[in-house]
Amino acid sequence: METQLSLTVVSGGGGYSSWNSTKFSPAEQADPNISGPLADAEKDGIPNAVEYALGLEPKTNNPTPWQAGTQTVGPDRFQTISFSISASFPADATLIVEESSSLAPTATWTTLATKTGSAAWVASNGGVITEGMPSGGRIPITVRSPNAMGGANSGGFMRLRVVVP
Ligand SMILES: [Ca+2]
Repeated sequence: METQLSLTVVSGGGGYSSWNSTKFSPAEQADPNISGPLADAEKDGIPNAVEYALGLEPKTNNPTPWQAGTQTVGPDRFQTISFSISASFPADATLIVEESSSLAPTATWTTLATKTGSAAWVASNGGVITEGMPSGGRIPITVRSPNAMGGANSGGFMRLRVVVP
């Protein structure tokens, strides 16, 4: 089982721009390789736009903010992805948890969970969302695949997709 990350940046401006201006110096803001949404200022593997969406500090080295796991329900085991979000989730960010049986470029990704701005999480296609108790201003989230592992399904891939304006 693997967990991967992909990022879609739809357009410039919005909350990311104002966040950016509070996190980076004027000189850093002028350099898209440091402060751009796809840049990784401190090289911790988390692009700035993901730091923004997950409520992380873009100049502080963070451990990988998502973990792959499994949950057992009855006789079946299901893969999960876990991460946490800020209790003050950005109003203009969208987080989407997706699953695929393949990493091929033509693979189809199925949406299991979506959070858009201040709206509640929405499950889809059988995804199961568990929100933990908020702690330290952060809310732990686990999303479980609806597809039991085993047999022909030896586990697929889950990813966290981030969309910021
Ligand atoms: Ca980073």
